[in-house]
Amino acid sequence: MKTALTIGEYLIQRLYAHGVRHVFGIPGDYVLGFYDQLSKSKLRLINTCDEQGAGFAADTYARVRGLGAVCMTYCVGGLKLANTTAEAFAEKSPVVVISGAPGMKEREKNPLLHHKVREFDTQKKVFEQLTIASTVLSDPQTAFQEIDRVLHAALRFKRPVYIELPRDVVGMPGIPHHKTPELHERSDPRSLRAALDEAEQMINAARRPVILADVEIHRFGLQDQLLKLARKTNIPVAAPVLGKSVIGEHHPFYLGIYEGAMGRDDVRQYVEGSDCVILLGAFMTDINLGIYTARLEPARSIYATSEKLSIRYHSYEDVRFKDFIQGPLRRHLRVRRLGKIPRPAQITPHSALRAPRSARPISVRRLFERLNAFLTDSTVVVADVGDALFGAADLFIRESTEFISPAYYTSMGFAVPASIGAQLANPKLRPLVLVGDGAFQMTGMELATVARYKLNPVVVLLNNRGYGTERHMQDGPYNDVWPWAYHRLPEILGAGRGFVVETEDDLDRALAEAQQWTKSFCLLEVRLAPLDRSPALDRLAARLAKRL
Ligand SMILES: Cc1ncc(C[n+]2csc(CCOP(=O)(O)OP(=O)(O)O)c2C)c(N)n1
Ligand SMILES: [Mg+2]
Repeated sequence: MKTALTIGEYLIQRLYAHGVRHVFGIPGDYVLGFYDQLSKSKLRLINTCDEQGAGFAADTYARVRGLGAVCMTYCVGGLKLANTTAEAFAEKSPVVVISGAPGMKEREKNPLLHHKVREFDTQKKVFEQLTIASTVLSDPQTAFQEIDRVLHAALRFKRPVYIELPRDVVGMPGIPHHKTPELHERSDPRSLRAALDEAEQMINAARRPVILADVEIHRFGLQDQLLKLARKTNIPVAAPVLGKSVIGEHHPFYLGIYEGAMGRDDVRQYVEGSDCVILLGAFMTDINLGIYTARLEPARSIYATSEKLSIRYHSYEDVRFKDFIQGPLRRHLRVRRLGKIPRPAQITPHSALRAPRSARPISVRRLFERLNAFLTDSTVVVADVGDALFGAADLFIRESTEFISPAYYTSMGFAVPASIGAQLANPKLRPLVLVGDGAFQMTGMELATVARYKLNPVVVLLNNRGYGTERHMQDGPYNDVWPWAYHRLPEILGAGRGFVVETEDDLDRALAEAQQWTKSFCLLEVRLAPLDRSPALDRLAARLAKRL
């Protein structure tokens, strides 16, 4: 008996089984067969304006839901996804990149078919560099196994994968009676025990341990375990920007954002002065740790990620990240008294913000103070590169508020399309998008996609008339951008509401209206002085200046 499933249908079935409900992308002739299968399936297709938008949306979808998918045509579409896939790789986001392609029969004698770059496998070779696993489903005999293999790699490593679907294979049946293997991975029990012994001994002997909790805690869904560990021991927790929102910032043991020189001094001193820094799921990146200003020494660190575990100078093999995080909960860790520790700035009540200076021009500092009061438990903050990201580091994230940003790879143009992925992944969330004018000009047209799928982000556009962050490094006319009438975009799109914000009062009014107006998106064009900057960028500049 033959299985009724075709290769395309099996891929759809597996995506669904892993929680995917939406696929982002733009069709083309090489992928039409699969689009037809998708449109008849339980997955919903989301058409973006541009493939890059689809890629950023799928990346965020994966961050919120655990797996995301983007599907496009060969090369002209696919190569536009090189950047977003690179980001997903660099920041550990499991995105399944599905590309249509010329049929295997069509490839014989190497004809010059449209969209081909050099060889038929040119695009595949590009994606080999950008993904953790890749495959061309050229053989129906192995196609199901190949799909299982790459999807498993995406889930195991939380990195993107590439699946190429030749158009004459997508409708072919795969092998009958295929059983999807269940893949369990276990730690080596001896290695795990030895690692936990050493960690327990080191933590208990430490005078002032501290946890630095980062992005992999999110990706592996270990927020609760982290919270339990901190509650059980009273060891204070800090988070780098990329990991912001791994833990509710109201907890008494939460220190704040640790960003080397970009962060607050008291947090930096506390972390760097600790005799036992427990880095959990952290990327030791420059931006994440404040442009190489962070000082963390291996001799007093426990460094655990999904790829590596080291305690001081010892490395342990075959220890799953999850087991290492859960292990200490069953150990006898000293319970400490929570002394006086740095705390993030608490939210200023809205009433206290209503200063008599309401007609004062809006500044970056005041903008973020007021946004703090606007956040709720159902906000997902999506920050783009630039002062949108620096300023957002100081936002006060509550228990279940999510914070998403490309804080390591820092590709501009992330936030507007990313908000589409975030809201479709979890419709209970209302995105608060923070985006600079330069970044907005790259992908802001995805507001059309926002309108089409009836999403309702609040987009705060920081209009400082150019590449502000760059101006502080080296200025020139190349940092200027053409001033659009951003607030009038709703007229063009036939949806949404636009606001001009020039004063603190304008901001208050616009935010109050945005809160009420949930039918579609709101675009707040916040007009800032070109050289104004957030306190975080100020701190960084001041510290770097001191070193020169
Ligand atoms: C795709 C991409 N191109 C260029 C850069 C380099 N870059 C970093 S910040 C920045 C300026 C960002 O301008 P804007 O979005 O207006 O934010 P602002 O710095 O003004 O707050 C540029 C060009 C980048 N990070 N990503
Ligand atoms: Mg700008």
